[in-house]
Amino acid sequence: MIQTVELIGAPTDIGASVRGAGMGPDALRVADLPGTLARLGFAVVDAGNLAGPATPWSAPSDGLRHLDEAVAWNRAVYDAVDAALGAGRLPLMMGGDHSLAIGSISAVAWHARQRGQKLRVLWLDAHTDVNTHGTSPSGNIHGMPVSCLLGHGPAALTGWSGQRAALGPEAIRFIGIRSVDAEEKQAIRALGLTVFDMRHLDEHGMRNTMTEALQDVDDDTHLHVSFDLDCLDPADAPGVGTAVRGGPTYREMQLCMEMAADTGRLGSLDVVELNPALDVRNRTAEVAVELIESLLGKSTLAR
Ligand code: Z70
Ligand code: MN
Ligand code: MN
Ligand code: MN
Repeated sequence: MIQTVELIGAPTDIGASVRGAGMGPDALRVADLPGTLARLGFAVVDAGNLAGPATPWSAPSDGLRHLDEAVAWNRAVYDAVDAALGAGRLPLMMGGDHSLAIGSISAVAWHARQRGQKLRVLWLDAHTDVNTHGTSPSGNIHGMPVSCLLGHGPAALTGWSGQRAALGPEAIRFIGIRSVDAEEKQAIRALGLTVFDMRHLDEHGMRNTMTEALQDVDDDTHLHVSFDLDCLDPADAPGVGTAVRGGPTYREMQLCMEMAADTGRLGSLDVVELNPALDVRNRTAEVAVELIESLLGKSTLAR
């Protein structure tokens, strides 16, 4: 049976600190994400771009910027991802900033529970995004999606999966981490999160790290990849709002994606924080498309 990938555009920078991530979905289309997936053998449905409120660029209130607007965007993402999963498709949420993972992963968690599947999330990012409105130095919600999914967010952004927490701390693996705020470090320890930071990647390599990260992914697992493009080294992916030196190279990320693909369990995907306003001739969008191909099973030699 041919698998259908549904592309869901969420053109907003509602949770970010830098403008421009709202152009991400169209940059991925310009880099021919739809045609590329079709040539890989998928049926591709481009659901177009969701609609939502403009970004007001107002100051934080109670430690949160743009809460009402972020709720509206995440509601739209939740509904679209829910519909795609309900139709038996693989949702590919094209952000937009990383706050949108609250909506997408909440919908994924609901479906995984209905199907009796275990959920595993790979969080590919320079940042752990585990701030709360109490700890965030910025008030930007793209620094808080992990907390919201673990049940530690504002009421308006938690509990969407039908349970207080969409995820338990044991369900998530972080790869590529190199920028963690002081209070996020405490949260990582208190929650017992499994974080493969750049030191771990340098000491053990991507191969061993991914073997460890995917260890107990089995036939009953729904694998969700939440891919923040700032995970990559900015030399390879300059088109992001908050670039941090010292990330995985293009080649290391290819191996990461190939090993995730080899599980055969990928069920949903976020591609976020692509900022075409900061990119160089759409290079980061093209890199993203090539990495998505690998994640969806493209192999140099097999078949
Ligand atoms: C910082 C915060 C962040 C992405 C920046 C940064 C969070 N920890 N996430 N860029 N993608 O403001 O919470
Ligand atoms: Mn992120
Ligand atoms: Mn990030
Ligand atoms: Mn973030």
